[in-house]
Amino acid sequence: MKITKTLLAGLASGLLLVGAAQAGEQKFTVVINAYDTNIPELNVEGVTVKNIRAFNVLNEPETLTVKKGTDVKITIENKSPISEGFSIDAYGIKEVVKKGETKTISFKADKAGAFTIWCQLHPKNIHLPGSLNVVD
Ligand SMILES: [Cu+2]
Repeated sequence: MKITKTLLAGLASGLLLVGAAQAGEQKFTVVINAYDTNIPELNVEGVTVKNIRAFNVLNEPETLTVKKGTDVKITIENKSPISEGFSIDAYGIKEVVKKGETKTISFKADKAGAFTIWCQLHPKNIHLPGSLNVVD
């Protein structure tokens, strides 16, 4: 009798857990890409600038928005020719994704706010930061 009750209670809580996880889960895929741009000549308001080179790394998409309490799963694909970082300080996330590699991270978005997603390996004017927005 006691065993049956424990089993039933276990089953019930198991079902509740599964239900909760499905309801509050959100998945994202973030692709990290490098862009090497060469502009041979550019005229801005009468001033000619030559041989402009811009090298930028972008997280696409750069902004991720979730509701507070969501179980977040982010798959990070690094298509840049070098290793890239993926950090969200408030959530203790600090990953290095090697060139050509894909990594998946999971966490519960239990703090509301706008948090910077940034690369700890490169300056922010080269690898442009993004944002994790956790809304109440
Ligand atoms: Cu980077």
